[in-house]
Amino acid sequence: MVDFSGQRPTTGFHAPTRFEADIYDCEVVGQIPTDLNGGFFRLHLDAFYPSKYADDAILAYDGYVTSFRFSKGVVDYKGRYVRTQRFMKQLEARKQLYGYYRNPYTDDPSVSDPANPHLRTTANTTPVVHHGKLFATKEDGLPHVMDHNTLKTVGPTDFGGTWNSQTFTAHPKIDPVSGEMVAIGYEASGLASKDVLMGTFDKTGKLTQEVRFDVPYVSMLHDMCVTQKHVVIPGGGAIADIETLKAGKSHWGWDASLPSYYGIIPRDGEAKDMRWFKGPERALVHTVNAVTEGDKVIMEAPVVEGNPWPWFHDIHGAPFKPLDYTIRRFTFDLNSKDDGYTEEILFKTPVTSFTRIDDRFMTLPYRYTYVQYSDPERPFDAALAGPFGGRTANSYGRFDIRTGETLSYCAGQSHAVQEPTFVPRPGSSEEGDGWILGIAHNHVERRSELIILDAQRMEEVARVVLPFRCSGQVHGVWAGEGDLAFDDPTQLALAN
Ligand code: V55
Ligand code: FE
Repeated sequence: MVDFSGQRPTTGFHAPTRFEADIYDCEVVGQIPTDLNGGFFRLHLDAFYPSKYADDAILAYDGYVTSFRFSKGVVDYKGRYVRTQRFMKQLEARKQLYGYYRNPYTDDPSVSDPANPHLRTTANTTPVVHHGKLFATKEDGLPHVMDHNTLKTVGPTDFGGTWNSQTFTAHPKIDPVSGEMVAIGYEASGLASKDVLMGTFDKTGKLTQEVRFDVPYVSMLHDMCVTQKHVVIPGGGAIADIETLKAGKSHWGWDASLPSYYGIIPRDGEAKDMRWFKGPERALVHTVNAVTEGDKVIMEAPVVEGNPWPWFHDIHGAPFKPLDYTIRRFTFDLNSKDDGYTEEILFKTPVTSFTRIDDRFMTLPYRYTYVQYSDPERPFDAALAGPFGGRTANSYGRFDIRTGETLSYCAGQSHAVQEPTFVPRPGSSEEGDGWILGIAHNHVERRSELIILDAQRMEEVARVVLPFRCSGQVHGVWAGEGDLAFDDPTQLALAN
């Protein structure tokens, strides 16, 4: 028997869906551009069984991968659970066996294995495409290789035995110039361990460089930035230690008295080259982009000045209050003698933590940040709030970090949008020439719609209408036909 009562979210729009689906030839309003060919992949949080603890983080929910396969003006949809070891063990037992987010000490004794916490990953955070493969990633375990045509789970990978960390970030960065992928794994040697593995994969997926270092204190290292020369690793605020885990508590607490920190290391550096800059209480969660200019590393990110996590308690007892993110710039001077840096607010408009760029400009000077937010002129109906505890959004914005100008698109007063993903127009090389794809949840009709915008005008060109609601998305990725070997979608559907 399955009973989700008392769980968050339960009956809301972002409640788990618990079904898998194929839709051949989706319903479309408007015209799908005929040169938009490839796959839009997304990872969702979709618990097949309710959490053991009603106050647990939804970040522990099962991973669910969806694809919108675009081909010559038509689109097919697929959705599948990621068949992690954890998911299969639950199906076999017909119940939830796993306890708190990232705490194996709270698991059923039949599966509890605190020495191998990565085996309980749900692979629910970011679909990543590199060297012709699709991966489902989560920062507490290894990436799962997914068949990008069928969405069948191939299984976890340590890259042929070369990746010597239990974990792998959900936000590796791909250098568009070299095709390299730079990644980290934190809590690399076990629960609440201070060590981080950083490594570079060449465009064929071969690990060509690795370095290991310790963080100032164990913290959530959710995202990272890569420039042409450096890697930036922001952390701080969230804390973890083994005693708290053994006591059966949630993995993370929040300590407002600790500094935020920013590790900067040359891409080919050794542990001794790592520099830790430190500042006041902050959470970045996600970054936008960074560049190296001479002796300076300049990074932009959506930032909050406190605990962004409703599930991770302030260790000094402060009650949780939702905070707004603003896009800020951090400038780190590699010649400085101290560990300080400068921080500027670039846009006062509150945004969510989900911002993306034209990934062809990752690591390089760039201009546009695409944000998920509520346009101040079209305020969001709070009744439609999403699963992340804070504000959610009805609009996509294009923020020009060079001029400060903003362009906005509102999906509708009863729509809640998920992270935007930029798709380059084939044949173009100009930054921002392409489309924005993003799911909007239509709360009135209780269904989800994929919105396609012209990214230069931020105007809608088409909507793919699904006949059901999707569970809450975390991140998405676009793969063009040159990035993955796609089967012909018509033949694929006829064969299945
Ligand atoms: C995040 C998401 C996660 C996680 C840690 O958005 C951080 C940030 C969906 O899982 O495990
Ligand atoms: Fe993320």
